[in-house]
Amino acid sequence: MPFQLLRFALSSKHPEPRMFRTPERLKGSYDAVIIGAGGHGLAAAYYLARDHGMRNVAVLEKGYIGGGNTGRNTTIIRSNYLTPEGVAFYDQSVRLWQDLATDFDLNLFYSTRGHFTLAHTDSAVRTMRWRAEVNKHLGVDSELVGPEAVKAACPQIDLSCGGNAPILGALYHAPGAIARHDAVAWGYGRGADQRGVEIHQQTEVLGIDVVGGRVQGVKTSKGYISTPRVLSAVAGFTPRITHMVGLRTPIYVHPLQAMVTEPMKPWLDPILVSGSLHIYVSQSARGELVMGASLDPYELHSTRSSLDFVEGLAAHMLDMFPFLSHAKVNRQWAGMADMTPDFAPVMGTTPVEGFYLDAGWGTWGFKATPVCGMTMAHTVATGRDHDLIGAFNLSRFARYELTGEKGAASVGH
Ligand code: FAD
Ligand code: PYC
Repeated sequence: MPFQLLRFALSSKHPEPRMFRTPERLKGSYDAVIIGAGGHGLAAAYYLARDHGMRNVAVLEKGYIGGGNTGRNTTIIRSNYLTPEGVAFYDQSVRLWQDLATDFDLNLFYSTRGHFTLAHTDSAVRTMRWRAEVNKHLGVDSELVGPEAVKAACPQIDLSCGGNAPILGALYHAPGAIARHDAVAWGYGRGADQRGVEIHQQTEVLGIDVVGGRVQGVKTSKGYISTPRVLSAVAGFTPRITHMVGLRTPIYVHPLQAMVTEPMKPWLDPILVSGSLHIYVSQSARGELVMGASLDPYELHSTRSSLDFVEGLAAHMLDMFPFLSHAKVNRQWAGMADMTPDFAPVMGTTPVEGFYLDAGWGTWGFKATPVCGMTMAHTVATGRDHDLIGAFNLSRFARYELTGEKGAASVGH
């Protein structure tokens, strides 16, 4: 063992600071309150402090940092969306991801793997070609490839999928990546904390005061706070928060489940997604296969997991990879996905002055963490929607101007 490490271990004074301060109590007022210490809320706090000089900010979290969907997702990062607004937005996020580990001085295990969305039908091939063309037009690296390219990248795959759903082609997106999700929350949290933002865990928002159409303050489990600005970044809890300010949104909540196998030697380099088989899979740095499927088919505000899910997902994985029949499933879990009718998020200003939404992230919001933080910080600081999020404002539903991403959000829902 290196001598320095031994000395460190035996020292009673550990020089290593804790990642975050634990503020003793809430102040009576803040310039802004952010509800939710998931990646999105913490990223917004980070960019508010770093880029807009707003430091008198509190992030309130009813549980613990990253304990929501941020710590429950399958960490797929990509920008191969369908609408020009979506592609531009997610492309900016992928760019921000590149510098994050350096910004945070923290290893996020960001790993570019390439991402295949498999097409098992002629209509799926058509959609992949469409996405490839939109992506290329906007400078995003995607192309339609044949089954042989899939086999070359992943020789273990059975291209006939057990004869059930032969692979006809795929959308290949070279920048597709994975990262360590909890480290992302810690990195943003530590960066915000170092710039003066207070992060209050175990602090639940119970109500929001709105007088004359403007936000005045927030009632919490630890007391009342005056503030003119509230950002809600609470994913599957969004309907409870919007109810507090009298706003209606078309967001509905379904569980989304995931599971991992025992660690195995590295064999799967790319990320694979199949809409027809309802699976997405990648292999983590620890060697686990990280896998998920479609949403549970009913509305439910719960994070319980089910045997049905494991059986269905395992059967479809075996269609593609029969050699995995002896692999053991180590863990499974669920998150609450805040879904929208057009599979695009709900972001920005609202009819309630001082109340801002970062919601509707359903099954696709992890990859957007950096760009959400950046654009929401701009929106909260200036009171105006950032240019990149104009197409995602809540008002689009009243105008029937949807931003249709159903074909690209994740697997078929
Ligand atoms: P969260 O991380 O959920 O944070 C919200 C926080 O708000 C929670 O910690 C909660 O405790 C807190 N909160 C709620 N109510 C209150 C209150 N009243 N007071 C105080 N705090 C409150 N996206 C991708 O891009 N790629 C993927 O591969 C992917 N896979 C997924 C797989 C699964 C199984 C799931 C569930 C989701 C997946 N997603 C994926 C979606 C992604 O995880 C989410 O969109 C994203 O993490 C949302 O982040 P967030 O910070 O907005 O929310
Ligand atoms: O958005 O790419 C995605 C995704 C994959 C699995 C869940 N979401």
